[in-house]
Parts: sequence; structure tokens; C-alpha cells
Amino acid sequence: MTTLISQSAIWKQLQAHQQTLARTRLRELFAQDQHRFEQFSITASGILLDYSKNHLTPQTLTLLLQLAEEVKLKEWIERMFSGEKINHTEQRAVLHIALRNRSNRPFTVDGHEVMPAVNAVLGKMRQFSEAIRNHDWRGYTGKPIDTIVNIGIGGSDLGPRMVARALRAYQSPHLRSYFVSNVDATHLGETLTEVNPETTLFIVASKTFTTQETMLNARSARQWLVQKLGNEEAVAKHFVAVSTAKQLIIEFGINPSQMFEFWDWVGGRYSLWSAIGLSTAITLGMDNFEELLAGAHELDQHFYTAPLAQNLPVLMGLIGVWYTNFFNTTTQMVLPYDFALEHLPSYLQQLVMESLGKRVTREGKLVDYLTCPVIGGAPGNNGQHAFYQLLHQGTQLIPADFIVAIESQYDLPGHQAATLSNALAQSHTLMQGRTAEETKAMLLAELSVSSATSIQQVEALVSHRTFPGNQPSNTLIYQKLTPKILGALLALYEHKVFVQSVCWDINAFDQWGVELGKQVANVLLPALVGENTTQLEAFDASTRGLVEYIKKSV
Ligand code: G6Q
Repeated sequence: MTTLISQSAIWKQLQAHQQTLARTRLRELFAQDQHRFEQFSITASGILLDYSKNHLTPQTLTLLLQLAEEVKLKEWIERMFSGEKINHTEQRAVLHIALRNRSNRPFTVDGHEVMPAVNAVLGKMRQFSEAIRNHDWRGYTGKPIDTIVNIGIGGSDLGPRMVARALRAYQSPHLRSYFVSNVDATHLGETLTEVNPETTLFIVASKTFTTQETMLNARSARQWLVQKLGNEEAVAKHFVAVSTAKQLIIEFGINPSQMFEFWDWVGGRYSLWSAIGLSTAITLGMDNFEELLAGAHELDQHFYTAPLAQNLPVLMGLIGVWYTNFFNTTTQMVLPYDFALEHLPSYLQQLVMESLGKRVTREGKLVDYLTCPVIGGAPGNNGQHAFYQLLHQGTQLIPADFIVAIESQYDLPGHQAATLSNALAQSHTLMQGRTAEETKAMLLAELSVSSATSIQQVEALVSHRTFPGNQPSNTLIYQKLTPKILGALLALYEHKVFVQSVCWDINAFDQWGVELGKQVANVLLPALVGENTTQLEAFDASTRGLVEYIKKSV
């Protein structure tokens, strides 16, 4: 077995370097060098990354780049791009990059070229989305479709839901979309009260077409539609499927001609670029969807070709490793100052935590270092009035990404200047802090009459109103959230995750924890709905007690 990366000489050097660097506060680093912004910022695909407000010096970067060499990052990037089965626990290649390969370079899996199939599905998506948009495709009673309901969960929900929200300004005014994911009847039930069966298209999005939540929601939606329109034949006009499982789609009653295919080399959380994005292709139009792909492709090219020291995802990944493993941070905040990115934090929670929430190396050895941080966040200004307090005066070091649009989707006087000033004020203040001396001076200056009592009051307040600062952040800034910029931004985070998985020697592309949830719920279900409780014996007393309590109450 190979030794853990934590045993390497470079790891020890990084540990020693951290001990020295931690003695200097961020504000001192800025005071010592007026050129940190120029030195520690870089642009790719229309996104500027300012990483100067981090605990790092040129030496830190040199060491982190040596770590990247040590873990053979370049070779791993090459392995992904060459279609190798780097998702080894599922024996699958990892080729979401092929889905947005706008330059059509060849990609192969098991010796087969994948681009013809990718392009064929994109062609089918264009044809279908245009048919909906120009009313060639109509509902069973002949009315045009005006509502799209995507039924899916996890990777088959979070990506398209986030994209639809982010690019709402690009959506056709004649179409609206809903995303139904939760198995609690409230989610589908509420949605069905808002939509018209005659003008609604349901997209059943499921890679496996076996996921309990999605299948139950799809069956209930189907039943509702048939009941409302009075004929089974209506299903053909109101249901399409996106999946890798053709046979199961036929069994569900959807004609295979209305199936949009994707492949096992597309991980669920990496699938918004595939036909899983069909709902967005319809509401935004295929041209915009292809722009999204183009933005991601541009960033892929950057990731593949740029030297590691000038590579955005590499730098962001290494900076994340620097905090997780050498400052022992366990949280990472995502703070978009672009309200259209409202759902980005929850999308990134899945992307990051499902990919990196692992504790064994590729060889199955337990790691002795921290891996995935907990991802939190919310649109900037809202967060300021809520959890930022913890960042300003709590006890933990919490790195954050500020994601900032220079222009908003809407132009209302005064709003954008307010948004930008808040973003910059927060990242500055979190870094700079306010010392006790500065606080005291400020409070004294605020006093109109300096009396003994008021000075005492000031003394008592100083520690409460002092800000330690020293909180690190990246700022990602772009002109405006176009489909292309969004594509690049998402690809940037995908590759950042990959870089970290290589540093930690873990497989970023399996998700056995998710699979476990799917299995255990299926074991418990019969005990909850029927008399047969034999399966319950394997469960703990708390779970058995709760099952009995629920059964008495229903
Ligand atoms: C993503 C995960 C998971 C998956 C859902 C839905 O990477 O595998 O979130 O996307 O469990 O699975 P189906 O698409 O198969 O329904």
C-alpha cells in the first residue's frame, strides 16, 4: 500500500510553514506588501479570482504547488481527460467534460468515441425544446405547453434547479418551470395545485430510474394527469424521461422515442450538462443552454492547459487544502453577491460534500487528515443579516468565497452600488478586523462629553465591539451572470473539487453514502406500511420504538 500523503516531506514542510505564517495576521501581510492584489489575482474565462486575502505568501504557493507535484495532479488531470475509469469503485470513466466539449475533440470510453452520441442527444434536445417553444409540440387537448415540471432528486434536481434560477432573466416569458424532488406529498401536491394538466410537461429525470422519491412522484403525477385529462393516451404528450435505463422507462409507460439518454460515465452531481438539463434547455432555449456548455468548455480548456501556478481551479483547490489540513478548518462559506445565484450554495453542498465526504484513500486506507469541509452559505446581503456574526466574532477560522457580479440582471438605480459596496466591505472587514485599541479610540471619539462614567462604559464595551479579523476569503468577480459565465463558474468548482480529491487521494466520483440511504429506506418501508415487521428486528430500539409510535398514530 502506498503511504498517506500526510507522511510526505512536503506535507511536513507545509506544517512547519504554517506555524511560521500563522504568526502574521492578514492585515500585516497587506501592510507589508502593497501589491498583493496584483500578485495574487488571476483571470480565466471572464472570471477574476482575487486570492490575496488569504493566509499565504509566495513561499506558501511554492510549497502547495510542490504538493500538487507530489500527488501527481497533472497526471490525474490527464487520466480524467483520457477517459480512464478513475471512478474505480464503480468502474466508470468520468467524462462530464465530454458533454460540453464544444470543440469536439475526441473522447473515448472503452475504445468507443463518445462525441457522436453526445452530439446526437444535444440535437434531440434542440429539436424537442424548439418544438415546445414554437408550439409544434402540444398537450393532449391541443394546447401549447407553458409549464415544465422536472421530477428528480439530488444530481437530477439541484443542478438544473440552480441553473434555471440563475438564468431566469434568460427564460422565455411564455414558459415557467417547477422542480419537484421531495417525497413528502407536500412538494408534488403543492405543485399540482398550481399547474394546468393541459399545458404541463413532466420531465422524469433519473439516471437509474429506480430512485424511490422520483419514481413515486412520477407515478403520482402520471395518475393525476390521467385522471384530469381522462385518458391514458395523454401520457404520451405530457411525459418525457431522461435516464440511462431504457427498459425501465418503457415499463413506466413512456415511449423510448421520448427518452433522452445519458451515460454511466456522467455522475449524478455532474449531470446538469447532459439531458438532465432538458428543463433548462426548454425554458432558456437551446442556444443559451449551449452557451452554458461553451463557458464550461472554456474553463475545461483552461484547467487542462494552464500551468498549475496560473490555473484557477488548481489554485482554489490548493488554497482549500491549505486551510483544511494545515489550519484545521472544517467549514467553507459560499457567499454570492448576485441574487440569481441564490441556489448555488445548496448545489455546491452536494457537489463538494458528496464528492469529498470520504475517509479512505483510493486503496481503501483510512486517512489520518481532514478531508471535506462543511459547505455553508447564502446570498451575501441576506447572510450579513444572519450568520455572518459567526464569521466576524466567532471562535473559528472560516474561509469564504465571495462571488460578485459587477452588473445585475436588472438595472434599478442604486441597487448594484449597494450590493458591491456590501461585498467589498465584508471581505475587507473580515480580513482587517478592528483591534481593541482601534475600537476604544472609535468609541471615545463617539462620546460627546468625556466623563469618568462614560469612559468606564467604553472600557466595558471594547471587547464586545472588537473584531479579530484575519478571516480569509477569495473573491470571484465577473461582469454579469450570462449563461457562459455561469458555465465557467460551475466548471471551476467541479475542477476545484477534483484537485482536492487528488490531494487527499480519494475517489470524488462515487457516493456510497447516498446508495446506503436508498437501500435502508426500502428495508424499513414494508414495516411501516404493513403487518410484516420481521425486517425491523435488525434495527435499534429507538428506530423500532419510532416505527411503533408512528403506526399507532396513523
Ligand atoms: C449524485 C448522486 C445522487 C443522485 C440521486 C438521484 O451524484 O448519485 O444525488 O443524483 O440519488 O439519482 P437518480 O438520478 O438515479 O434518480
